[in-house]
Amino acid sequence: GPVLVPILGDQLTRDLASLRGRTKEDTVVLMMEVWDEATYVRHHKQKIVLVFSAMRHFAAELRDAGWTVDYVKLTDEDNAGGFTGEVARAIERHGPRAVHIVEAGEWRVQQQIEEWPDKFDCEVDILSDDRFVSSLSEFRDWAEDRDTLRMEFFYREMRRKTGLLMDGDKPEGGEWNYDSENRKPPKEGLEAPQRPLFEPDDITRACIALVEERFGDHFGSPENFGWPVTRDEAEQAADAFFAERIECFGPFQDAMVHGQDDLFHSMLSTSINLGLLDPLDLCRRAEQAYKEGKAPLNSVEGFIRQLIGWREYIRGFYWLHMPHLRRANALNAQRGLPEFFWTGETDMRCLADCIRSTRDNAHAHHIQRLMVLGNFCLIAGISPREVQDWYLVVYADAYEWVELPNVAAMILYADGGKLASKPYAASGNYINKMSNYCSDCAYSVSKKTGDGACPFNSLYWHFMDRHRDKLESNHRIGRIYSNWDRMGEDRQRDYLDTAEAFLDTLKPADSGWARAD
Ligand code: FAD
Ligand code: DLZ
Ligand code: SF4
Repeated sequence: GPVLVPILGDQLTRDLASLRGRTKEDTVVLMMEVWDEATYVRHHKQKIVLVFSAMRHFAAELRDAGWTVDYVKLTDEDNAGGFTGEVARAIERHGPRAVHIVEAGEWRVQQQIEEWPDKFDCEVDILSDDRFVSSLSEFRDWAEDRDTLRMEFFYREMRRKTGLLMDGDKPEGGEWNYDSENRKPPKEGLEAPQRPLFEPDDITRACIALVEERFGDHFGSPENFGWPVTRDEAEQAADAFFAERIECFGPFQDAMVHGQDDLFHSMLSTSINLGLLDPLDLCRRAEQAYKEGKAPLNSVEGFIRQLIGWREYIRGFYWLHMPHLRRANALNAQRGLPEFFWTGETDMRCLADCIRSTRDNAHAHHIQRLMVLGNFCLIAGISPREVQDWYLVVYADAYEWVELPNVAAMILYADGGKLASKPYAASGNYINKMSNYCSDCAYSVSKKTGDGACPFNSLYWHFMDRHRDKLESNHRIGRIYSNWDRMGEDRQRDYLDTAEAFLDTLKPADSGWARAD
């Protein structure tokens, strides 16, 4: 028989390791829409539309190129509902001599795949996913040699390995990292060019109808769906970024403007994570823009660092710490996720805007995820399991391998500081500096305690106070305790009472939406 090549929903890459070198005559590609994947969390409607539509387009593209593709739709009568069951059925249909599959991005799915060699009667080859700069074994070797892992040092290795922005063995411009130039607050009236939105075609419209019918009660609306669903569209999105936005990407990377959802971000994560765009190729294009004088070094270095630094580091970290990362809770946070994370109904203008963007676009940009939503969950002490599942549900680019380290380790410090050297806790002052949210907020950012005070201000000290035993010895954060001590007991009591009064007003979301296991 032929070789059966199952391709998962985030493996939509023409040059995938399992396709490379295969002949069309001798291969059956298998793609599966399955209930398990669509429902392991109650994904945002746009996320399901995106994955299904991109899968269907990819299958069509392979067929046009002469491949045999066996495509199982969600609504097919005998759909087994999961990958293992569907591969078993496909083995019966095609009688393959072997199954070749690229390892899964997520631990949950990889566990299933690793059972296949025992379950199935034919040879099963699990290939490594080489769409990353660093292989998992390379990352393990790098990590094993060190007591503490820091992205910055890993990133330098990746710069050397790829040669990106290298001047011989020195970093271009003399510095590895230009982050200090990338913290410009938004100027009055800061506006970015509109990113291209892609009009749904017949395939996408069919997916929207399917999602409305089967997943009608999921979060969000597919109404203004405009994500790229093919490699061509993703390339157009990348072209627009390199032509119009990369120049300002660096300086305004941490800026937030009410109602301006994308600013100068690339908005390419959904396409990269699906496999439609190659991150290394994007880095080379960014480097080229710098060489041609079209973008400054701080923008280009910043963009490249997100991709070969953070993205790769996050992935390595995930595989190093699964499965226990999902249960980590170093700060013992137990509070339920507030209901307003689903409704957006809060007087905190920053949170309301970030949640609105999340609902409308299945996207929020990095600093919104980190310093508004994430910071709030950290200092309000929301349970990591609930925060994790929320992020996995709401973002169209969310896969556990990239979501979980960002949530558990980067924002919640649930790993006790293995990934980040300190918790990213901040008061309202930071948000005020980097955004225009506060001027029209019902709360006053300059008011520290009492009625109408910005909740971030009191929650910040409540957080610091309740975790003093763990944080005081941290050299990056410990010093702030002398400020706290200097306030004196009455002032401290004001802060703690204000925070507690606020926390008492939080209504938790109905349970049942987060994963039980
Ligand atoms: P840009 O700002 O244009 O950045 C360029 C690219 O760099 C992104 O497309 C992405 O591929 C990569 N990148 C940047 N930061 C990170 C990071 N911290 N980790 C990994 N890759 C990064 N990204 C996801 O792809 N999926 C997620 O589920 C996800 N969850 C996140 C959760 C939290 C709490 C935080 C703080 C960040 C999360 N990120 C996640 C990272 C980042 O916020 C998004 O990648 C980014 O907002 C996507 O928009 P963009 O393509 O415009 O990014
Ligand atoms: C996210 C997702 C969804 C919603 N549905 C499917 C699906 O039906 N079939 C599929 O192959 N992939 C889907 N995906 C993406 C998978 O969850 C993704 O491939 C995993 O991260 C693999 O580890
Ligand atoms: Fe957010 Fe506080 Fe500013 Fe309001 S005042 S927008 S709650 S940081």
